[in-house]
Amino acid sequence: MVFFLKPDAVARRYAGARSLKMLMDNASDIEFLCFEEIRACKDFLADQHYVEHKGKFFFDWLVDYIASGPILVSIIRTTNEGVSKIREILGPTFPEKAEIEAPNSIRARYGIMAGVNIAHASDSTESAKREASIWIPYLRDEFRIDISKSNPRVVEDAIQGYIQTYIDYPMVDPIRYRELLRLVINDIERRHEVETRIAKLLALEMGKEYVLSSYSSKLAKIIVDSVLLSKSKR
Ligand code: FUP
Repeated sequence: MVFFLKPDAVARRYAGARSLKMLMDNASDIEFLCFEEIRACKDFLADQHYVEHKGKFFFDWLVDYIASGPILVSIIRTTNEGVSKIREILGPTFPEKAEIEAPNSIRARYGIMAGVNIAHASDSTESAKREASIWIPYLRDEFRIDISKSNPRVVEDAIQGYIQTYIDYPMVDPIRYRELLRLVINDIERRHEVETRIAKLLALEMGKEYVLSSYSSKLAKIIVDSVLLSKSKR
């Protein structure tokens, strides 16, 4: 199956490290075949990975979001039960719903709101097979990542190293993001103010390489766009 930390979770180092730790501590029968930071290109996302969502109201937003910054991709070898367990650990799609329905899930604990939800994981055995069959050649051809040569122990060590490096990074409680985002849901005039305040919270959590590149402002806009898009469909 395919699991990746989305750009929000890579940028918010603590959230990404905690999410990986929850996965490593709670999933069973899993073997990581790679753990690589890449920038996925829009064509691959639109025409292959997210093709089932083409035409949906959030499709363009989703492709732009996932292509907006680095993601951390893993191909995981597991059983049918392993796929279900990983989805359970990840939680429902929207973090604000996950907060109510599965408060101990990754998305409830670390996700922001609407579609900005930390990670992707294949949602069934069929999608796990389909996604592995497109990601493996994509990683090999575009990034020279050959999982046929991978050693799961080495990959797992790399993940544990990542967790150790970032687990103590500063953290902002996602509830603070959700509170701010509710202001813009109730009053669109506050969009600029909310975006600015969200960018400041993000900057607290990000590594300095991101802050210098002003990714916090870009991600703040992506987050507000997602919340407003879902509001327009309620
Ligand atoms: P999931 O499998 O939980 O990641 O959810 P889906 O495959 O249904 O959707 C893929 C991504 O699209 C989600 F992670 C978030 C985004 N999305 C929206 O932004 N709005 C929606 O109404 C549905 C999905």
